[in-house]
Amino acid sequence: SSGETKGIFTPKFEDYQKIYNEIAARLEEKDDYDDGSYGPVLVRLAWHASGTFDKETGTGGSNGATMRFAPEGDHGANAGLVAARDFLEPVKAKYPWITYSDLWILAGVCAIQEMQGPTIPYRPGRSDKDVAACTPDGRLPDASQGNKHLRNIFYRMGFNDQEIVALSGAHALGRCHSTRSGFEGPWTFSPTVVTNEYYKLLLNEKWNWKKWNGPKQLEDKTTKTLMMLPTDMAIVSDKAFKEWAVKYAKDEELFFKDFSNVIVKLFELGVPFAENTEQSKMIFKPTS
Ligand code: CCH
Repeated sequence: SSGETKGIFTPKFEDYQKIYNEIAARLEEKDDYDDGSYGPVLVRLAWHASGTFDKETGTGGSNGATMRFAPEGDHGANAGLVAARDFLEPVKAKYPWITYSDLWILAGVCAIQEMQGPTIPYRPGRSDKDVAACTPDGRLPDASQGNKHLRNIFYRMGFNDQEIVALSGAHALGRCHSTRSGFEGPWTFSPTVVTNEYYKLLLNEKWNWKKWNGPKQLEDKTTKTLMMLPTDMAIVSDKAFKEWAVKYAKDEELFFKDFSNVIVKLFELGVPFAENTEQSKMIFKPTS
């Protein structure tokens, strides 16, 4: 049972698993969105909440949920993420004790596991901050750029080349929307399942520039239905990145292990956890 001390509710593992189950049930129920799931956009919300982190100043990151406020919510990179935030509002209303910052990350964890991805250990402990903590625009990656930009952005968060490549595999999921980023289309044929298909397609397909009025993106030669961003191509045109892409294309188990480790690191950037919680990460039971 849940601890109640002097009227202060102290949530336990079971309470977080309840929220996990609630999100999973909503994912199952609301299957008329995009390719049949809100899962990908929930993963993107958790990533954009976390990916503002700057290791030099300790600012940004998932602790704060400052994307709720206009300055940050209106950043170009966050266009469309209101769909994910709105999806989670009824969950917040039902379990008001969880912070938005913990909820958004829990939703990312749930979405990855429910889309048949690896187990993602979770720690709560984030608190919501006010509008003053909003990060400046420009901390998230710009898809029109290349390897130098990727290193600038991800080194600032504290990641290395292997971790950049492992994180990029998230583009097995979801799609680009012309109404949000300007880009259009999915990266893989199974955008609601976590796989290593992103690396396989990058390496095995031939990619041509798409002829259209939109921003510069690539299309696969065979079906012309899949896409890659200029930054995605950097994962195979840069020698050091490519070595990891080849490994992950050959070995889905290795990708799952490295993806889980790096996404946990991403989701915890800048979060001041209480001491001794490292050993007590929660492992949620998937619903199927
Ligand atoms: Fe991403 N991503 N992402 N991405 N992303 C987009 C969509 C998703 C970049 C640009 C874009 C990561 C890294 C990068 C997801 C997860 C991750 C879109 C389309 C652009 C543009 C947005 C739209 O139009 O709706 C760039 C540049 C980088 C550089 O590395 C990382 C890291 C992650 C997670 C670990 C997911 C998931 C989506 C699909 C969202 C959806 O709505 O389907």
